[in-house]
Amino acid sequence: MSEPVITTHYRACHLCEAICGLEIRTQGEEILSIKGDKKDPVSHGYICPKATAIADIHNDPDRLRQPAKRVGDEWHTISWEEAIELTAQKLVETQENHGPNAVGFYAGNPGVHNYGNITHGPLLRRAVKTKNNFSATSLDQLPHHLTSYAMYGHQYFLPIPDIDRTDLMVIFGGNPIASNGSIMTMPNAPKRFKALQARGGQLIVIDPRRTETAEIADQHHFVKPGKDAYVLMAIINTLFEEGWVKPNHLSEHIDGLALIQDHAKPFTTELAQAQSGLSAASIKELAEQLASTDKAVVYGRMGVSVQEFGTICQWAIQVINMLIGALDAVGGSLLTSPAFAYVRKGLNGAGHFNAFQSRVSGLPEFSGELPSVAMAEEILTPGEGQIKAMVTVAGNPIISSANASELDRAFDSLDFFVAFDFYINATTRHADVILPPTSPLEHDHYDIAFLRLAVHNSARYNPAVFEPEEGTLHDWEIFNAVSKRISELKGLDFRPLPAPDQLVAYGIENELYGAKQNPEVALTMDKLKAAPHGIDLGPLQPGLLTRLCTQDGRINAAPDFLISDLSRLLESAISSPDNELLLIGRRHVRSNNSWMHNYHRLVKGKPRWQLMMHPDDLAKRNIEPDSEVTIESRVGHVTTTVIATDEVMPGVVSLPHGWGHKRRGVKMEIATQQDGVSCNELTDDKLIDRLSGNAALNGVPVTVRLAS
Ligand SMILES: Nc1nc2c(c(=O)[nH]1)N[C@H]1C(S)=C(S)[C@@H](COP(=O)(O)OP(=O)(O)OC[C@H]3O[C@@H](n4cnc5c(=O)[nH]c(N)nc54)[C@H](O)[C@@H]3O)O[C@H]1N2
Ligand SMILES: Nc1nc2c(c(=O)[nH]1)N[C@H]1C(S)=C(S)[C@@H](COP(=O)(O)OP(=O)(O)OC[C@H]3O[C@@H](n4cnc5c(=O)[nH]c(N)nc54)[C@H](O)[C@@H]3O)O[C@H]1N2
Ligand code: SF4
Ligand SMILES: [Mo]
Repeated sequence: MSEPVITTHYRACHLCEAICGLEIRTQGEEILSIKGDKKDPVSHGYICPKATAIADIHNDPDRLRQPAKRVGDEWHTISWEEAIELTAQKLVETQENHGPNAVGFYAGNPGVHNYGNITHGPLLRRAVKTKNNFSATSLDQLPHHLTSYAMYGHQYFLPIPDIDRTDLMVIFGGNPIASNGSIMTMPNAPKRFKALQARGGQLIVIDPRRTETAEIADQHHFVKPGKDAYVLMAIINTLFEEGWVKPNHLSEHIDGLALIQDHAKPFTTELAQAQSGLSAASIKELAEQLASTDKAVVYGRMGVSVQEFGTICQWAIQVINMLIGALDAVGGSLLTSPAFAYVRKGLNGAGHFNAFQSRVSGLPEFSGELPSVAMAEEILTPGEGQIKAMVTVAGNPIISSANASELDRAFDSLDFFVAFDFYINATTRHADVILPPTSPLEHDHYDIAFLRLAVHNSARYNPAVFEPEEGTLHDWEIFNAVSKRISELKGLDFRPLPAPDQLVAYGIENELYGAKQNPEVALTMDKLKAAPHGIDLGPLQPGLLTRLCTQDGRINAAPDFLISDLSRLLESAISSPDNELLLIGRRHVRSNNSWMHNYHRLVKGKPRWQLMMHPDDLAKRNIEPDSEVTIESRVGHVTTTVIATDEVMPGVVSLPHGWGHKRRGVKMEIATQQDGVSCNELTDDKLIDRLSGNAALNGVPVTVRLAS
């Protein structure tokens, strides 16, 4: 028999937000190589070490291909018919017996990287209809959405740093060299930062750790975790006091600047120094640099979202960009103009806030979702509306969410749990049924979410690399099937949605670059399919005013609930008790949240999960470097190895999230051999950004002692 031919495929990497273009060579069923696609219009051939692990995901013997049902501690393969029937029956029965909110949902991060989840996931939510929806959003970027909703009228109205044209980028709490950027799709962070510096620009990083990004920056300032809001407010105050405010063409369209000026007054650089550790002089200098550099932009990510004042931080960053004239300016922050799901006035899904609250703690909903920190108590607290059954989709909250031990207990207590996932991990081991979708390389791909957040406009459609294995289903097909059966059982009308590429094709043809609006480009799905590397749609463009989604067409710079929250910030200005350490997380380029630890090539080499602690803090406690230590917080404790490093500032310890797979019942051969512990055994479900309900996974008070 002749050898199968070698085929070259082009495809976006779906593992992180950088969505780099890949060139994948295959022969028959075998993956020969995965490299960067040099012709990709945005990534230009760049990839990170994770990309090659896509082959390992595809070939992983631990990856489920068929539905599985748990009987006691054992898993049995069952047919799709049985799995779908059982799932639909149990969910409907739970709602009949205990009310509509007795079913809860948790949607994890990879769902956003798999477009069939975005297009078809809502079908299932509609069929089930519960108020108990949770997702990784509230462990992550909820403050961004809430801010954009309040200021610009749409949760996805997210101005992106124009990194390729700016001359000053100030990053609060982001580490793009490790993360490859977030809410800023920017493949090849190292090259983009180098280019910024090569054109005489500056990179300034504010972070409690001297990160990989801080290492290459022109300036790095340590900041005490959770205290950035004082610094950002002091910058705003300084800009007003010094008369450095110049919102340029937006001036006539902004409401609330006087209110902000007034409320910023108590936030002096001296207060910020006392709280944050940044000197008053350097804060003033930062404000001056921002105001005097023509093309400057402030950007803030996980470190300033996922902390006690996450929403104030994200709002203050928008305000600073507005005040210095960076908003809607080339080299400042601009909206992406994607080919699909273009944000503009009149678009659905703008968002809503606090329309209802969680049952137990009264936390606010945002766009129909409740904060994930409320999930455990909603499962564990008896009473009407208690969650009795859970659905998880592409998530691993028992490793990813705050106070994870309690969540573990909660999932263990459920009457029924169905997981849309292809691994039996810390969370899904509790499932009664697992519905595994096809491998990433077996389905086609159009990146709905991240083409929308990119630093450069482009569009790219990729067909599947492999035919799906026989008898397997894509996520979107599973959503169609389960939603249909639930609707039948409930006597509701149901129409399945066509395949995701058809939905995207319709959108593309009728949106910004379609023939009607842009006869020159006249983009269609066929054109995209004929351009395997993707199509360059040019640099980001100003034009915010034509897209503003607020009712009155104005920018609401000072939303009431944000202004009111400033008093919480002022009241919290008390020093922390001595001897207390604050825990922060960290990311590494070879890891990705909780699910990249089952691939030998990503976990080999020296361990990367240790606790980082400053040598002075170790000495104070008479702890030798490389000892086993016990870290304890209000909610739990873990024991791990400590390393000494002045990368972290004194008073701060850092432990990455996503580890902790050594648990009974987890069926991930390589991951379960890894020694890292889960930092979310320490993070606290009661430590939150009170305004949004987002978890404060950074800045958790802990103690560290030699393990006994
Ligand atoms: N302490 C601390 N905790 C954190 C963070 C932190 O910085 N510090 N970061 C937070 C952030 S930003 C995030 S986004 C969350 C992530 O938290 P989660 O989204 O809950 O967790 P992941 O590790 O992304 O889980 C991914 C799951 O999706 C499955 N999966 C992968 N691809 C697919 C697919 O195509 N279809 C389906 N159905 N399943 C799939 C994987 O098998 C895995 O089980 O973690 C949060 N937790
Ligand atoms: N390699 C890799 N890439 C990833 C991921 C991954 O797990 N691994 N996850 C992806 C996901 S889901 C996301 S959301 C993005 C996140 O992307 P980033 O936000 O860029 O990633 P982090 O490493 O979490 O960066 C947060 C930074 O904030 C700092 N920090 C902690 N607390 C504070 C604080 O109080 N103030 C300030 N100023 N800084 C603080 C931390 O030290 C850290 O350097 O990364 C994505 N890309
Ligand atoms: S940076 Fe790495 S993981 Fe992220 S998209 Fe690019 S290749 Fe994939
Ligand atoms: Mo995330």
